[in-house]
Amino acid sequence: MSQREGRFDFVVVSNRLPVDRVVEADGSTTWQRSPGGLVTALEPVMRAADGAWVGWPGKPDVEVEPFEADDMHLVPVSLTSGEVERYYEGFSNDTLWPLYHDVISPPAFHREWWETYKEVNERFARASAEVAAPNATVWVQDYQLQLVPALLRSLRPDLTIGFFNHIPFPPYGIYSQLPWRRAIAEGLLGADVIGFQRSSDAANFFSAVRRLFGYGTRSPEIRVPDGAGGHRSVIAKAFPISIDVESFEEVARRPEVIERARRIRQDLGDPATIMLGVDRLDYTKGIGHRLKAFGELLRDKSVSTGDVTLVQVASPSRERVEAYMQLRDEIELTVGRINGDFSTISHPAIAYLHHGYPREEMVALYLAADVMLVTALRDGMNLVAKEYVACRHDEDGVLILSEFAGAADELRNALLVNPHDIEGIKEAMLQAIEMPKRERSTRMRALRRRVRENDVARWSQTFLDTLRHVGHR
Ligand code: GDG
Repeated sequence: MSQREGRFDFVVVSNRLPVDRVVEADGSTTWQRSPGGLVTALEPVMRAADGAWVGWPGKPDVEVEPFEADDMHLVPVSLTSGEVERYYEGFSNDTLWPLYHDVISPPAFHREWWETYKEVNERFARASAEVAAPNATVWVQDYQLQLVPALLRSLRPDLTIGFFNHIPFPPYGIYSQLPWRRAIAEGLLGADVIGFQRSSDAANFFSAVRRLFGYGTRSPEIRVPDGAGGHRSVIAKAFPISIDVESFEEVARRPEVIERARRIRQDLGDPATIMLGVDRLDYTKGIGHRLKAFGELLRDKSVSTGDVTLVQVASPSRERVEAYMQLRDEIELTVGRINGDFSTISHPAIAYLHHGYPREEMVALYLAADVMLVTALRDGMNLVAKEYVACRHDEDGVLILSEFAGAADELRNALLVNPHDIEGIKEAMLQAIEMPKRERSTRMRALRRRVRENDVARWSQTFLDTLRHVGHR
């Protein structure tokens, strides 16, 4: 079967298109760009290279024709509601997600989910193959699409293919539980460059490749036999993702956002210290661990309501997956107990918000927070940590950061914690609350330097430069 070629020299492939469907008052539909870092990072590249973006438009059971939005050519891949259940909620979010995050929650292995994952990955590969021009560069994103690189290579051997994994890659002892461990690793090895968040993720991938296939590896290179006595070279290494630092800082400097931050403090009853957590409501984020630590500090009277308030934004996430429903119940029970025991009429112990907020409100919260809590049990990178730092142009605020978040490799001037060590979190909270202004500024300045040096534009440039380099060999 011969594969049709398209006209785009640069193609990004991700589970979701970077736009949301909006239904207007008159019933017509339009598309609005979703506010993600990835779009911001890739927009200039897309524009310069005449790029296309392949992805699911976010609504099941509808066929949408390719369309232009925001100067991007968007190529929708349709999914039925059954496919969304098995490929996305099932295999991606209830098998791969817990498995790749150290089995914090037990992964479910279902053969029907795997079958659908394969079918959907084939559909994404075909759609990408059809739009890519001869010798184009295709950049596949994330764990939902790990089979696409090899499928695409077999359809279109002329392409240069990159893959970036936004979540961790687990140690072999965990990865090897996956019944389809060979197929997934083979899928990834179809890429020319495989990007990970941390060097430890890349090292885990190397070890999986050695154990499963016995291929020769010399970091960052893997030699994959080409079936004709030679080999292809695949580069696998860390490219730590980042944020659009300037745009966060710009919002954080707006007078109305600064004023909003002041109002937030006032509305909370003007506590001496505001501690903040911002997470998707996900079991990887260690929300329960930080609540436990805070509850104990209140119980043993190391801090008191009124002096210290914890604001926890838990944005709704994957609400149809059982483990997430359970997590929500657990977290809300804990918050209710702590508030019942320690809140007063005028001062809440915890302001718990199960909502998504506009970017401006998030930035105002970052500005209002004296202490930012990132206590993930496992996290590919954690952009919230970087956003907090980017917003603090006043060079104040303390970041408490889990060593199990990728961001810990770069943000060494945070107070690094092991989130499993509740005493350790409590000590870090107290240290942050009592930290002298001078030390806060010294640390924040160093953190800001680091985040500014490696912003998201730098991330995509570095990845694409590496890809270009191998493509030309
Ligand atoms: C995956 C990996 C990796 C959250 N609530 C609201 C809101 N957010 C925004 C945050 C941040 C983003 O969502 C979350 O990014 P994280 O990096 O913290 O975590 P994941 O969603 O798990 O992302 C992660 C990332 O991919 C990128 O590679 O860092 O490790 O798990 O930008 O600000 N934004 C708004 N309202 C909310 O209520 N506007």
